[in-house]
Amino acid sequence: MKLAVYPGSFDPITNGHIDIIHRGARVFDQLVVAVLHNAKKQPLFTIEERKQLIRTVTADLNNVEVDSFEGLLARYVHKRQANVIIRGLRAVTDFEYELQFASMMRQLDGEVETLFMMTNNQYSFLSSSIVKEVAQYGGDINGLVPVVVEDALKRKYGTGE
Ligand code: COD
Repeated sequence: MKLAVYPGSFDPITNGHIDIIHRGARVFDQLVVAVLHNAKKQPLFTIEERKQLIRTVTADLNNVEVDSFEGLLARYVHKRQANVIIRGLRAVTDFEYELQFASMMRQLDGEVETLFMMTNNQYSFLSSSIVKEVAQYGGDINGLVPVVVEDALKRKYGTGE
């Protein structure tokens, strides 16, 4: 069985992430969306909130699992006996970090391939950070995140009507 891991912070999940999940789920038998639980960072959404939002918006995909991990991604991927890590590429600016990322993954586990999927053009500017910044000031994020995420952001920032 071809198992792939799509790791990230997903704080929160955006339509750009969801596009990659749909495409990854078409290519692999099983796709694990793995949310980093970093005790040293203060995300906007807790690990459980992030996982629940992802579960809700991927409920229609029966070969997608949502999980979390702590520490090194390479260890988690090894534990899950996955063959592939999926990363999304938005722009040339992503490339340098992603090249480092993939090289380090290869250094840590030579068995695992990092696979890059180009963003859908309509999401090339989209990131969780920019969505949070706009949502914080009550800006319109319709079409950038699913409605359930939009509502969760409004509750966090107290910007709902
Ligand atoms: N279109 C397409 N892809 C997108 C979009 C978009 N609009 N937005 C984001 N993506 C992609 C990103 O490029 C990334 O591939 C993925 O979606 C997740 O994005 P984020 O921003 O939620 O998560 P990241 O990139 O911050 O996640 C980083 C990790 C958590 C994977 C990484 O820090 C990690 O593995 N940390 C654990 C410690 C470790 O092992 N470090 C060494 C790694 S070699």
